[in-house]
Amino acid sequence: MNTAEQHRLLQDYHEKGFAVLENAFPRTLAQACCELIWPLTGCEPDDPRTWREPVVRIAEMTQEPFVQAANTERLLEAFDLLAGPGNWLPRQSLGSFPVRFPVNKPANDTGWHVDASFPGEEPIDYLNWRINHRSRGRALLMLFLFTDTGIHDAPTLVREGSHRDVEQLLLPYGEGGLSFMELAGLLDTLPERPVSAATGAAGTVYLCQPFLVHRAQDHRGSKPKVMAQPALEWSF
Ligand SMILES: O=C(O)CCC(=O)C(=O)O
Repeated sequence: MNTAEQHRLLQDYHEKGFAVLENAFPRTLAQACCELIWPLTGCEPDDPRTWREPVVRIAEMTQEPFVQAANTERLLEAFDLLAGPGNWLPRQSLGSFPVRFPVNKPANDTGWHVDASFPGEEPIDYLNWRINHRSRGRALLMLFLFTDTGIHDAPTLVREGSHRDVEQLLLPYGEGGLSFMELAGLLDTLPERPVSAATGAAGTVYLCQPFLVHRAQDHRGSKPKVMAQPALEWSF
């Protein structure tokens, strides 16, 4: 990564709350990952007759292509740049994969939110997980694109600059912070911000500040979209 790219990543990350890393992992690796994901969805990527639901979620995948995709030299360099050398834990999987299909049915998971980062009193239920002003547990939110994602292909929507509003909102709540649901309920009170769509070629990774407000949307394109949205965890 040259100095100009480093500068752009840092500037976008701090100002907009996300930096786009193109060619973060090879397209061939993205295809190898999709080959492992398709059988688990129960759908054929090229046969619309098999697409029934707007979203199918696949849980953690730990096979070699996923580990390789998460640990390319380019990504590790970007993690050092944005989280600080030695401050983050390497990923051995890529979290869950929402696979979105263009079907005539709206998805029920398209609300604005901030991903939670540490367990609350009922750790089993993700809606009770919490977020605090120093982003305990999470250095980055990452959006990994495994298929080419154009504007109609359900790109994740992000509110540019919203990470700064969320940090201010969380400050008075101290170490305990807010639960995922409590924070989601307050997002309407935040200032309006420009909305961007996380489009890009397979192999692109959006490196996001953990407080970035984002949401999924319905697929209006023609080919299913595969992505992952893992956290980069702090090492401390
Ligand atoms: O599917 C997407 O575009 C994003 C999903 C998401 O933000 C989530 O599940 O937390």
